[in-house]
Amino acid sequence: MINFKSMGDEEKGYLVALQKSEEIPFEIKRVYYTYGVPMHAKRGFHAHKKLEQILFCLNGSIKVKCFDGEKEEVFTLTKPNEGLYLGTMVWHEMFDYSKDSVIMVIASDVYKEEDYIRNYEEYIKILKENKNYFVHEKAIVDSNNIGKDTRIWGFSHIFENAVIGENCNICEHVLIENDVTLGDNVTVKSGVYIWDGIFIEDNVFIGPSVSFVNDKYPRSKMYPEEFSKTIIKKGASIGSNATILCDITIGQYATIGAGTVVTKDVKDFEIVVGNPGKVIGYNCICGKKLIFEDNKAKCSCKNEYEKKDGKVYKI
Ligand code: T46
Repeated sequence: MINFKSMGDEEKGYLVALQKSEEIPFEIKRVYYTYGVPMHAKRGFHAHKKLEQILFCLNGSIKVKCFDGEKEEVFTLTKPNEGLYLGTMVWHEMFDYSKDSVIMVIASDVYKEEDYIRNYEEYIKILKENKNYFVHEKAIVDSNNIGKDTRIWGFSHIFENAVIGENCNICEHVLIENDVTLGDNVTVKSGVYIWDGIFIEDNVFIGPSVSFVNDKYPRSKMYPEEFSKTIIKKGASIGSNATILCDITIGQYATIGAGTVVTKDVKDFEIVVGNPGKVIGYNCICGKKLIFEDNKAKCSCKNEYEKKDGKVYKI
């Protein structure tokens, strides 16, 4: 909604001037208006491929429902100095016209029927084609919070509020619930279920069939007030079939061996294997095992580390 400056006062009345400006980011090539619209009428029900417009309710009131592929919002226009900017590819529906409504629209181009998308299914299809991430046709992706270049493969289901970063690879048969965040460059191999309360940072690798948990005392039909949280910090790798119990933090660049059952926090750079998981050493950011001498280690990739108070730090 844009508030345009009204010039004048109650004595004299008001004037609003519309010309190319910061508020109107396009050259006005057309002005059109509707009047005498019955109160029960519904108009719009389309999006424009290229056209930009600003809609004014000069008299009376009107509601406009807008959807841009991510967010739906209903705007109520009641003031003649307020303009609703309708950008490209915004699906809009006008309804609740007051008896005396006069709607004026300024547009960036002349009337071209070929610029209209009047079919909602076609609009959704075009939105999906224009997305800068890939969704396999057999995946169900309810979230719009998905970063550029991410790939989501068949038979995976991503819930509406899940947030997924850029350049992730979500392989086949993965479930991601609502209260889940994945950073950038995360790999999730097949057969992984990521439940509410699990937060995964950048560059994490989750191997096939890794099992997460989010309820310490599971009972059928009894839900905790809040699900336990599990954090997998950046660069960590989890081997196939490992089980990660809840309320656990796995430190940066840690490695969890295949089949390990992680029952407690894992510190940065630790290598943990077995059931229950035990620390068997440390690895470098590059993944190679570190050999410490006098609490110092230098990897062949040139990264150097120091061990202090049972923790490993990169120098
Ligand atoms: C929009 C919303 C806010 C023309 O011949 N020239 C024109 O410049 C316009 C705007 C329309 N027309 C024809 C096309 C249809 O045969 O007028 C008829 C009614 O148009 P439409 O059904 O598209 O009207 P609305 O109120 O649903 O939509 C109008 C604009 O068309 C549209 O661009 O964004 O207002």
